[in-house]
Amino acid sequence: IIIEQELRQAIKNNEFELYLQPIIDIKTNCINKAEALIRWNHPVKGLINPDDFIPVAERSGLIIAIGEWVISRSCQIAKEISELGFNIKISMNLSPSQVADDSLFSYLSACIYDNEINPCLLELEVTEDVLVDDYSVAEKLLSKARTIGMSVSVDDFGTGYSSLSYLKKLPLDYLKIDRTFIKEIVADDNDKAIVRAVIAMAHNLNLCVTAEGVETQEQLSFLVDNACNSVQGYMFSRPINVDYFIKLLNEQS
Ligand code: G
Ligand code: G
Ligand code: MN
Ligand code: NA
Repeated sequence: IIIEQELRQAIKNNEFELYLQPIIDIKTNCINKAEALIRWNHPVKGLINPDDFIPVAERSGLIIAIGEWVISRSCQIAKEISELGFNIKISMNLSPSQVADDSLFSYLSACIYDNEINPCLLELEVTEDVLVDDYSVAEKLLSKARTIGMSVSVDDFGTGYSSLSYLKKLPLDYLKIDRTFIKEIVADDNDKAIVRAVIAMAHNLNLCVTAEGVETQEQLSFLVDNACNSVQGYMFSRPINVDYFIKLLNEQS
């Protein structure tokens, strides 16, 4: 069990690392984005996944400090990759309390300025629940982010307990269809119907669609045939470290 005290030490000792999972544009078949996913290199316990410490971070409030580290590191990575000549967006996950944090946008702006990066290289991922529970707070942050050129995606789309009304009110760019809908898409006609409908709805709302958890060629074919815009999943790559991600970029160019 991870306790708050260990997490404080981890922040102080800089024990976190950002992994990147490639996102592939279906039209070009090239990587055009990466989702930043945090890992904890624990000195004794080894590599710890976010599911085992993000909930503790959220309960203790440490998510603000960890989230700032993620933002700062993502900006460094965006700079490094763009200086190598690649046009790759870095997409960051935001917890509900980060979205509610009044200082988040100024922190983000400062990191963008310090690293001299184009804000269009950054994307924010928020879940449906955040958009609905804290509508006006989310609206404030997301519209500011989009005004400076960042993009915004709805993560785990389809799994929240929310109505769709936020889709017509909020400034958004992408829906990320949760991997639970993709998992059985080849065999399950209901999943096929849901994914087709989500893609059609998104396109009518001028949103792009990313499918998460794509693991097989059959799943990919269905998504290609149904005009999905981009895909992410173990079929292409697991989340990997930055050096390895850059190696992949060099191989595809
Ligand atoms: O990378 P992995 O599949 O283990 O991630 C598990 C969960 O942790 C996912 O829901 C993901 O959104 C979340 N997560 C990963 N990195 C971050 C992060 O930097 N900040 C927040 N808030 N959540 C993250
Ligand atoms: O909730 P969010 O979408 O941010 O979570 C991303 C998580 O999904 C990461 O922990 C990542 O490791 C995991 N993931 C990414 N691709 C796949 C996949 O193809 N299959 C499965 N089972 N998990 C995946
Ligand atoms: Mn995500
Ligand atoms: Na997801």
